[in-house]
Amino acid sequence: MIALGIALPKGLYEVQPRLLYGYFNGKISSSIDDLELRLAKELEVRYNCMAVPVPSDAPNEYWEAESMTAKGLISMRHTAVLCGLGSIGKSSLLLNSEYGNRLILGAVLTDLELESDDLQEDICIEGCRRCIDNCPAQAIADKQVKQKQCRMNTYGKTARGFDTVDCNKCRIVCPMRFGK
Ligand code: B12
Ligand code: SF4
Ligand code: SF4
Repeated sequence: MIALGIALPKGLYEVQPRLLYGYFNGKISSSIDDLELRLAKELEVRYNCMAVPVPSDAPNEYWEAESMTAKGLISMRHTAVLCGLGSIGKSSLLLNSEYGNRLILGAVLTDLELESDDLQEDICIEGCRRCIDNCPAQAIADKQVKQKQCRMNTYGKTARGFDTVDCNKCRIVCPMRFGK
């Protein structure tokens, strides 16, 4: 696996998430998909290997309707950890020492033999619970998220049908949000 990420600008943590943050979160996710596609094609041409770009977010197949639980085709956070991009905080988000929790993540699968980067140190602060205590849906526990609670609190639409993201508290309250 090759893991990659693009960080959101810090400014998007200072505004209401509903429209601007939500919109650009999605936009960067599409940029990651474009980058993965270019990378996969470039790798195949240059190194005569196989490369599979994996969607940064949607689409994915797994869905438990009752608990509103989805799973990605692969977990980008766990991939990023194993590729040396960071550690998983109590928020369940990837924390990178330089970009904090602002990375939108992607990955490319390949049969190319590559040397792995070293794992990063865990930068989630011992004793800190800010993400857990500030989650308005009380959805975070044991480094996992109760998806139904988060989804019902967070995702909606404007009267005209535009997608909205009404909460990003677990990101913005984190002392490590902008890195170490
Ligand atoms: C489904 C989903 C959600 C769900 C569940 C979130 C979650 N933490 O899993 C909901 C709707 C709640 C959600 C919310 C948000 N999401 Co979301 N989401 C996803 C998605 C599409 C799949 C994640 C998944 O499969 N989760 C289920 C399983 C895999 O994870 P798990 O519940 O933690 O538990 C299992 C693992 O821990 C596993 N496990 C334990 N050890 C290991 C080791 C390995 C190697 C593996 C594979 C597994 C594993 O065992 C557990 C039990 O099954 C990913 C994109 C992707 N493909 O990864 C984005 C993703 C996780 N989301 C992202 C973001 C940004 C958000 C929000 C901040 C959006 C917002 N509101 O602003 C919130 C944050 C909520 C939070 N604190 O996590 C980013 C996170 C970026 C980062 N820096 O960490 C991702 C990676 C999208 C992206 N491409 O950047 N999201
Ligand atoms: S996005 Fe909001 S509701 Fe969802 S886990 Fe984070 S703080 Fe909780
Ligand atoms: S808010 Fe505190 S506990 Fe949560 S991820 Fe950030 S440092 Fe870790």
